[in-house]
Amino acid sequence: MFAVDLRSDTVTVPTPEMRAAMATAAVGDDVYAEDPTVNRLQETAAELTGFEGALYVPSGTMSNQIALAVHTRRGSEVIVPEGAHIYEYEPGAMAVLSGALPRFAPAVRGAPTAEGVRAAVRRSPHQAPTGLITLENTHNLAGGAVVPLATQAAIQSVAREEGIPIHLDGARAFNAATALGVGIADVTRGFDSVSICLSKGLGAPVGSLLLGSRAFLAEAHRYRKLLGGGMRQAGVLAAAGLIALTRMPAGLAADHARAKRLAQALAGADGITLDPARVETNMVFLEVDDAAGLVQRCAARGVGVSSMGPRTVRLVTHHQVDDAGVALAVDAIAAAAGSMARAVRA
Ligand code: TLP
Repeated sequence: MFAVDLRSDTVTVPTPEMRAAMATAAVGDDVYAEDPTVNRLQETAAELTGFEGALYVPSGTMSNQIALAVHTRRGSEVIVPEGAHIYEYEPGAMAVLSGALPRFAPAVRGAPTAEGVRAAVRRSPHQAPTGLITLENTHNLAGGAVVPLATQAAIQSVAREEGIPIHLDGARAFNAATALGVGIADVTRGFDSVSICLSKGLGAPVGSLLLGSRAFLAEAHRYRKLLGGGMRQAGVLAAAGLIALTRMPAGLAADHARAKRLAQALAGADGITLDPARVETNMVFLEVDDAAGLVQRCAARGVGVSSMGPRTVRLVTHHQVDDAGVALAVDAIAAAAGSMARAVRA
């Protein structure tokens, strides 16, 4: 559809190695926990992250929402950083599925402060009790920003002191680990549950992993079935997931470097406002007068970009975007933005 598709890292298709593994995967009925490939994927994820176990689920949204359902009671508040995917892009699921309400913690570049989170906790019997604290790392709407590990630790301390569970939407936790130069377990440590997506920068066609304790996962398993997420011979998909989890993280640094180059090349282009210093991982956010107009004009030039607001456009690099793709995208985006800016001035 596009010569270069920067709309999201979700657009990645399985690699030839994934296709081969999928074709020969050993399978069983995963609702009975009898799919050997799903079991291996879950065990591998648990080992890598230091959790007692993991549950393979169809999507990041289901993973987050199962965690929310397990941790909260109806009428609870969930503290979310401003702009969190768990509220902004999971169409009211916390209200529909769990009867939960969001309370937003002010966040700079996706990172709330420990004081901000503590101030958001409700303890009075006259108010909705806080049932869960969530963080997102990397933070999508903050431009793929990395939440510092010290911030995570400080907010985890608040959660422990207040006796409230804490969940990480780690859809792109491997991007955070890569940017920080640490292992994945350093990013996922200290949370009661973590959701990791295999279908974003890691390139698997489908699937997320929900990490937690055995007791948490027993309940999570029940909610996965309740939501229709029991996938039977899912080993066909999990086989690609295993490659995503073990081989694909090594390529993320190259995605980050390409995002940086994309940003540096577009900074200062006519009609575009952008600070390359803000590019920390595989996302570039730029400001233009008319985001929808730029999306359309880029599409006409064969480049997929997405609008994240009336003036905000997002570009996401991934393993299917090479250096030639970056060059092509820079030319197309600069030309499209330039022609729009000239039209406004004329
Ligand atoms: N994000 C998608 C869109 O929904 C915006 C994207 O293109 O980036 N957590 C985070 C932080 C995410 O960015 C996403 C997907 C999810 C959860 C949900 O994952 P899926 O799409 O598998 O339900």
